[in-house]
Amino acid sequence: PQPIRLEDYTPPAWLVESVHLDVALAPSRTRVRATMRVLPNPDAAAGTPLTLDGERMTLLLVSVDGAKLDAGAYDLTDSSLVLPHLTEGTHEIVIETECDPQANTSLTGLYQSNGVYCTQCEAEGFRRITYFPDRPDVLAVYTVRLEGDAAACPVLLANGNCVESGTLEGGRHFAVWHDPHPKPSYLFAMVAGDLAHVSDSFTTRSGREVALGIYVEHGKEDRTAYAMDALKRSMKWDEDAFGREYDLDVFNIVAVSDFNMGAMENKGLNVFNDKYILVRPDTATDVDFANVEAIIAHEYFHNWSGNRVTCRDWFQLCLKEGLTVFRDQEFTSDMRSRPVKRIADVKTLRAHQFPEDAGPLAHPVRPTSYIEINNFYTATVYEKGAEVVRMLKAIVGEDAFCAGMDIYFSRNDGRAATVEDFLDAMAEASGRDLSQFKRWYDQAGTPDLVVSGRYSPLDETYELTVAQSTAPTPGQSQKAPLHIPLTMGLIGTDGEDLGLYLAGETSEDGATERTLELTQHEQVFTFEKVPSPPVLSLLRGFSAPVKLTTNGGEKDWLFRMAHDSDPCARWEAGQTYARELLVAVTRAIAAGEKPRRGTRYADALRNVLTDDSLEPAFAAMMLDLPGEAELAQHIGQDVDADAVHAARSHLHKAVADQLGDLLLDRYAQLQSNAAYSPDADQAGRRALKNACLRVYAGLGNENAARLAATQFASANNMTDTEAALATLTHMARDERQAAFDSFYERASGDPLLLDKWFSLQAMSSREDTLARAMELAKHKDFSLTRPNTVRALVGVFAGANPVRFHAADGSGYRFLTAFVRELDPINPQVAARLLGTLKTWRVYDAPRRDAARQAVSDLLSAGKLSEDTYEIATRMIA
Ligand code: B3K
Ligand code: ZN
Repeated sequence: PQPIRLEDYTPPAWLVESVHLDVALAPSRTRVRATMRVLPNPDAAAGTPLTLDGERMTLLLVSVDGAKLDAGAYDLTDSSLVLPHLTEGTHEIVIETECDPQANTSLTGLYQSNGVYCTQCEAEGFRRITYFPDRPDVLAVYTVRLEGDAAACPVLLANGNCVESGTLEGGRHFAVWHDPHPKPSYLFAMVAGDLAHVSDSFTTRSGREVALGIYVEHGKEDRTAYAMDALKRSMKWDEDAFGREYDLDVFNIVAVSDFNMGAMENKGLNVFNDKYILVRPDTATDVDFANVEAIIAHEYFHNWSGNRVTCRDWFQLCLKEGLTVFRDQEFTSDMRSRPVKRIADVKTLRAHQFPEDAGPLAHPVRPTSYIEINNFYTATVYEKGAEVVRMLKAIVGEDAFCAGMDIYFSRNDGRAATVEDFLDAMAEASGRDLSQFKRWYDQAGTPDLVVSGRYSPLDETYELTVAQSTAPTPGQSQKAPLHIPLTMGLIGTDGEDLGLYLAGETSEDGATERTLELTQHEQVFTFEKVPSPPVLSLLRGFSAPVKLTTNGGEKDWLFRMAHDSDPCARWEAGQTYARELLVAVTRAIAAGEKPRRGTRYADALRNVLTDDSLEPAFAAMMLDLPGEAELAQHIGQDVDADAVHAARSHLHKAVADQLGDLLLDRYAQLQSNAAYSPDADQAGRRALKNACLRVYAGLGNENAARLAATQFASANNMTDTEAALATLTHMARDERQAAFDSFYERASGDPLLLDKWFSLQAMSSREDTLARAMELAKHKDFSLTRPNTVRALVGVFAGANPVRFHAADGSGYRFLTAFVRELDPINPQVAARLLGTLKTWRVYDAPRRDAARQAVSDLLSAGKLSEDTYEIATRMIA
């Protein structure tokens, strides 16, 4: 397969003014008649024949301006339809095709999920529905007439507003939908089936009455209330925070059970993975509720960042995704606790994006080439993309950022924009030169910051030396310095922040926090009027996605765990301390020495547990040890996954030993009889309670098992149920089997609960987990055609169970690649993404590396792979 390159971009030769789709739905033979007005693009080279993308369809008819073309008058390939004689003028093209939704297991284009017809067009699915210039810079006005069996498909939905509907002969009926906003084909959607729905309404600030609908399988209506509420709060928030109003009379959401990702922002008709809509206290955890809120918001916010202003080409994906993630993060921060949200996002970034940036799949936020674009919906494009927007805001300041957003939206409304358009708007609003900042979009890899501070008592100055560097990544051996906002403070011996007076600056404001701007390989900042040696607090609010090394040590970490006024930096102090301890324990175990017990670390956690001024959700995060995968990354080479697991278990147990009764006390105190509510406060208290349970379970003894089993038996909400099972799953005790059996019974007939049952077993650190996962892959409730279930079992095993996945004998890797091979012909997108979980293999030791490389080479030589999986496999071992 030939890669597509950013540098080869050329504007479309033809534009499409309007599309009228006539769709006659039938399970295996759906007919689509597309009527479009096409015209040459005045901004492109003239005289180019009309070329349309299309695949996996049967072409039935092509006509131009009313005249049917003979087969000799067009060129048809597996992926395109070319009309060689059509090189100029405005024309009406009619194309009739047939496709087979029932047989479509790839879940892109038109497919059926549990009998419901639905579509997924991003990135390139529309070309499986009709022949079309399927690229985001071709914007057209769509009208869709859907016709289907009235009994099988009482609901007929498409983008925009419904303008006509009626019954037809033979038990069929139809609906016509019109979307007045020109849009790229990737935002097209239609849905048809027998669905229940709940309605509500929202009045926009200028008085537009919007009818809201959420469509779900019958019987699931009672799980939609939270999603609807989140939708209304999102609509309001985007008006208040970004001045963005909704622009149609209808906003519909459909929840389907088979979906390749979380959700899709189709104009006026969002389609969701039902996991991110359907929540009820007894079926969903606090985390599930929070995900629903965030994803509803994310897809809704795309209406402006993505739909009204779309992307010129797929290399600009971060323009809509990074920005929209930033917007949903801000929304959640406003709805819940800002510091807790920030820490949660840092954890996600570190768990998913940093390893990506450090491994064989590393790519810039704006990639420069791809084989299959669906492989680039990554943590780098989404999460690092959001960090880049956040840094920009830190550099230009709140006011200029808001002004820049307004310029960006108004100047690019109805256009397909680029990263340059975004930066231009920000540069104009702020008057800042952002040319160096732009490197964040083009340069892959996580920068390393090495910072050292030196206090000089004589002149009462504190000198900060900051060096930045970025390791080479595939295809980029040389790295230039980046423009990095480094937010920092200095803490005095009393724990209070000191005023900051930067040498060479005239303003004497003495603010206690500042954002230093790094632009060079190395820079020195001198602070004056520092009365005594301060403790350095760096990267406050995690102001940049970097790895930080300082010359501070245990004393500093302990001090900042207790005193840092910035919650993010305070949490990070604990993490840094724990990481260093864990590395020391890993070494000691390998050398046969007696490992440390982390006494002072445990003392610091004791303070956290007894400090009532801390937000419970924050305290829960402080109690969390860094995970094994993060540790492996931190060690960086020749990692023995068993040693890391042993070290973490050792420290976990040591902490549990030392905190013992205090954990039980707090656990008991945090029990509550209040009626369940998913709000952040209650969820935070549950998080802390369950963190106490989790830490206590480090003892692995009878008491811990009994505590978890009791919680399982008495829980009145899924958060507590799941937490109990997540504790029991690692144990080799009778309580475990009993709880899992009872949970299975309860889950019967409910796919979302069954998925929890799969994943809670797949994450077990028990030695028999791989064998169990292999058994579960043959279980009657497991299915290769359900992405959620595939992710729950194989995704969780490979992505969240480092010690078993990275088994020294390579058995975990072989399980994954064998599975990918089986899944690839069924669903290439999900198969490729699963294979991506191997991306950290290079940090492990030689036997593991050899096994990983072998497993991937075997996959490559075992037979033809999809482009999706082929691209990941080849990059993985390049
Ligand atoms: N834009 C979609 C993702 C599409 C993925 C295509 N493989 C959902 C989102 O980011 O909001
Ligand atoms: Zn998105």
